[in-house]
Amino acid sequence: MTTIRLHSYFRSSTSVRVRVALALKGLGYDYVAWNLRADEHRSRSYLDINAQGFVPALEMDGLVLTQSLPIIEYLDERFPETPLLPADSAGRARVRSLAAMVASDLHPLNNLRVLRHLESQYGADQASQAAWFRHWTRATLDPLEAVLAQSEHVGRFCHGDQPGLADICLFAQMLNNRRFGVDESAWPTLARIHKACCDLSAFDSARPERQVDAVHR
Ligand SMILES: N[C@@H](CCC(=O)N[C@@H](CS)C(=O)NCC(=O)O)C(=O)O
Repeated sequence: MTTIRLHSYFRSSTSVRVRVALALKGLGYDYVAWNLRADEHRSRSYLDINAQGFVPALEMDGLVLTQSLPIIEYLDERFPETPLLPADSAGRARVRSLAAMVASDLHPLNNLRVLRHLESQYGADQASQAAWFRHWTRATLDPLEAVLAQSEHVGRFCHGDQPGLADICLFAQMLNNRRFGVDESAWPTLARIHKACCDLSAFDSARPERQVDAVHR
């Protein structure tokens, strides 16, 4: 069995995504913590691992993999049991589209470096940053709720009754939402799917508070 090393930060939602995928695949790994609040991800030693200075990064098979969604797809191809994408092309396109709504359109606007830039360049205080976060979260989760609420493909999870890539992205985002006081009452379908994820140990084990570095608050 290959050795896997995950570079992570307990509160990072993109790290949550990869932790869930590893757990769903039943893969053990070494956890290497980088404290984003202390700017450890900007250190020379971390930039040598990921030039973008983002967690997560995953080392395995002699590779250093970056970007959470490509990492998850690599794991899915490498360990095809318990697939995280549907077997058919149309299903895969649908699930990737749902995942991209969160991963490409929502998360980047609310990343730590963006919130810090709002503060340092535009004087945005904590309350303004939280309002920014909530605004851009609603801008994606309102249409995501609309899409899922009327979709014939939705089951217990975003696509049928098995958890996959879209659920992983949604789960991680919903955890983040709670830190910023996002009102989720307009998203009953998202809340139901999030609850279904929470009920699975693979998702539960990936929660920030379950990680060894959760002491850095
Ligand atoms: N697109 C990347 C984004 C990774 C990312 O933004 N990670 C955040 C933590 S959730 C980070 O390292 N932020 C550091 C910063 O903003 O300075 C991925 O999906 O892996």
